Amino acid sequence: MNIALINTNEKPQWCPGCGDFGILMSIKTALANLDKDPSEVVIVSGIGCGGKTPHYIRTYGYEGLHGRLLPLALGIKIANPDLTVIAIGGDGDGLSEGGNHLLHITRYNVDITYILQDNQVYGLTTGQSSPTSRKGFKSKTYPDGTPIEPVRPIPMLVSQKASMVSAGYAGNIKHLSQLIQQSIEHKGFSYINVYQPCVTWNTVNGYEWYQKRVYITDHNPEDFEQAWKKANEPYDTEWERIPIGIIYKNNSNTLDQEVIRRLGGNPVKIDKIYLEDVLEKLR
Ligand SMILES: Cc1ncc(C[n+]2csc(CCOP(=O)(O)OP(=O)(O)O)c2C)c(N)n1
Ligand code: SF4
Ligand SMILES: [Mg+2]
Repeated sequence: MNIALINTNEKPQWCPGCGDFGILMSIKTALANLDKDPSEVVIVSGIGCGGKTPHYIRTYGYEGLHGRLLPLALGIKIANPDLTVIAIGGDGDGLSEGGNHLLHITRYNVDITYILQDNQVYGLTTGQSSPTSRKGFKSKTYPDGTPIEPVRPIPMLVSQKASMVSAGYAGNIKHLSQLIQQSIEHKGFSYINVYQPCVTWNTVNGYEWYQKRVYITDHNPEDFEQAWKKANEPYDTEWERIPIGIIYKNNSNTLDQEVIRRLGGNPVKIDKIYLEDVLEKLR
C-alpha cells in the first residue's frame, strides 16, 4: 500500500455524512493510483470545513487564509515545479473572498489542481448563503430566501478557456478519484467543481437531490462548442440534470514551464537547503 493512503494522527472533525469524507477518500485513492510519494505532494487549503482536508492526508500541507489558497499554491508551484500541488477549499472561500484569484490563476495557467468543495453554503460559520447558493435558498443570511442569482463557476471558467474544467460528485468516489487523477496528470491549471452535500446546513441540496440529477457526460471536452453547450445546460429548472466529468480541456503552455525555460532551470533548489544550517542560524 502506498503511504499516501495512510491517515495522519488527526481524526476528521466533519459531521457524520458530510460530503468532504468522499472527497478525502477520492484524493487519497488518486494519489495512491498515481503512486505518489508523500514528499512529492503539497495540499494547500483556505479556511472552512473543507479547508481542514490537508490535516488528514500524509503529504505536505498548508492551511492558509480564507480566500487566499490560490496565491499560495501558485507560489509553491512556481518555486518548486517538481511538486504536485493540489489546492482545496469551499465555495465561499474560492468564489467569494477568493474569487479574483480564480480569475487570474486561470489566465496564468499554472500546473496545479484546484478542488472546490461546492456545498452551496458557508458550513464552518454555520449556515450563511454562499456565492453558489441557489436563488430562494433559506439561510441565516436570508431567512426568507436568497434573493440573488448564484455564481456559476463552470460556464465562467469554460468561457475563460481554463486549461481543464471538470465537475465531480462527492457521492461517487470511484468517478471523482479518476477525475482527480486525470486532473493531476493534466499539464495546466485543472479545476474540479465537486458537488458536496453539507448534511447540516444545506438540507435542500443533499445526496437524494443530487442522486436524481447527476449523470456522467460523454461529450468531447476538447471541442469548445460541445463544452460550452454542456456547461450551459438548463439550470435551476424542474428538468435540470447535472453533468459530471471533464467539461472542457485544452493544452496551452503553462507559466511554471515558461519560468523554467527563462531561468534555465527550477527557481528554487530545495535539495540545497539544509535544515541543520537553517536551525543553526536560528539558535
Ligand atoms: C479573511 C477571512 N474572512 C472570513 C472568515 C470567516 N470564515 C471562515 S470560514 C468562512 C466560510 C466557509 O464557507 P466555505 O468557504 O463555503 O467552506 P465550507 O465551510 O462550506 O466548507 C468564513 C466566511 C475568515 N476566517 N477569514
Ligand atoms: S457543517 Fe456541513 S460542510 Fe461542515 S462538516 Fe458539517 S456537513 Fe460538512
Ligand atoms: Mg461551502
